[in-house]
Amino acid sequence: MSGWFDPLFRVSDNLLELVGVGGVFSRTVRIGVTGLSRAGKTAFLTSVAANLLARGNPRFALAPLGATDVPRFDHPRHLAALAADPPRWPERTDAVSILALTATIERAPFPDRRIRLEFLDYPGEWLLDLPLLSQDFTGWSRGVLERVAKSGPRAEPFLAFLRGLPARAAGDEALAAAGHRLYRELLQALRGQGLSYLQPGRFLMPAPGSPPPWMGFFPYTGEGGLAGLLANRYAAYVEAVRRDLASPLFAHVDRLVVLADILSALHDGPAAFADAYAALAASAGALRWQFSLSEALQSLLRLEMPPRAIERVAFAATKSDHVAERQRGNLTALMRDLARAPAGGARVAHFAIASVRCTEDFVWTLEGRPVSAVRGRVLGERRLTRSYPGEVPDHAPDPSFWEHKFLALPAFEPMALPDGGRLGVPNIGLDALLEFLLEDVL
Ligand SMILES: Nc1nc2c(ncn2[C@@H]2O[C@H](COP(=O)(O)OP(=O)(O)OP(=O)(O)O)[C@@H](O)[C@H]2O)c(=O)[nH]1
Ligand SMILES: [Mg+2]
Repeated sequence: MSGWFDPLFRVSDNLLELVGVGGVFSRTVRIGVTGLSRAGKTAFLTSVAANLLARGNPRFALAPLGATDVPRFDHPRHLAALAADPPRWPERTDAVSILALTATIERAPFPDRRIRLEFLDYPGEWLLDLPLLSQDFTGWSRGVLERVAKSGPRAEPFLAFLRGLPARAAGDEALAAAGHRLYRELLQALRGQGLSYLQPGRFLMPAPGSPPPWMGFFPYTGEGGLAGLLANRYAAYVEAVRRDLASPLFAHVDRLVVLADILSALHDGPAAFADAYAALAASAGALRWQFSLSEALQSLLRLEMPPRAIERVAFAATKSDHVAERQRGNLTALMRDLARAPAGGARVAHFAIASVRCTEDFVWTLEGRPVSAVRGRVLGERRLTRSYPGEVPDHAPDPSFWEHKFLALPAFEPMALPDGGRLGVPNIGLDALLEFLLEDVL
């Protein structure tokens, strides 16, 4: 839909560029980087920053953040971990953060042009909250409880609690708190089993600060006082999601990178894989929501410009250095099959990347036959470890695929970084991804 507004923005951008001297009016491009926890967001941003900062022209520099309450992405610290001896992986991160860079493009005899790039490390768990915006409490609860019922014995304590509730339970704070605690524990356990389509996302990845009282709900399809109390809290939760999304920071994301650890999902088995697929589909569907006509009309009614639509989306399968080059084509194809392009005019492309390459390809003779494998150093070990996890399917796997287990991925150590990472970080496929993302601005 956004089509008819685009020319407006283009014109204003071009005007700014014409007027822009010495960076005073330089353009800002904001890139959301999202993916579920452990998908590889921090490694991606650290490597992107190190590789861009290592370039000559355009010349990149870390930029000051300005007036925002979003914390800064701690690039120096994450890079120092990778560059340590022995190299370490950056620590887990658990909140939004922002990495700002300026690109100076030399255009002699014209003045240099400056562009500000803001990369936002955005937890994918929060993206999974977007479908809530179009669901009421009962509809949402029904969907969640259906998924939970299929998730095996881990769900029993929570389900037993639900069964034990009287038909029209009263709106009692202690009941709500007990149910909330059990439900949250269930989400954590399911995440531990490799599942990812888990809602609400902020239960697993809370916003900074102490949790507001309306966080205390759980899915429930009963009636009565408790149902009313939980529905009210659900409504407040959805309102907070809507508010976050409308905040200037998130409403103005121009480009999006969605990272997914598809190879681990292949190892975790059919249930985890189907679940990862559902999560990707839900986030892609949520992106569609951003383009919805009603959203645009609503903002026009409030006399605001509609949110600027996302122009480009890159879906990337991460950690592709766990398989050899010949299999990475399949991994890209698999990603394309899983993350179908959202409607709405954004340009979409699919990639298989390794932000921090840990392995080299080699031909391994297994039972007399040569296979394309990789080798690298496993964390804390001296010798090189060889690895061939299995064939990567080029489309969503059929039942026969699961008969041969896709092996676990070894925890490889990043390669030693010369010169503290100032020369960049070895990677696979980052250039192609960045080129797709930024070719029109740089
Ligand atoms: N072999 C390999 N492993 C990677 C790569 N990128 C990430 N990993 C592994 O995946 C782990 C998680 O990566 P992170 O970048 O911390 O993931 P994240 O999405 O930021 O995770 P949270 O901060 O927990 O949300 C790392 O600690 C590495 O073990 C890669 O390019 N190659
Ligand atoms: Mg992180």
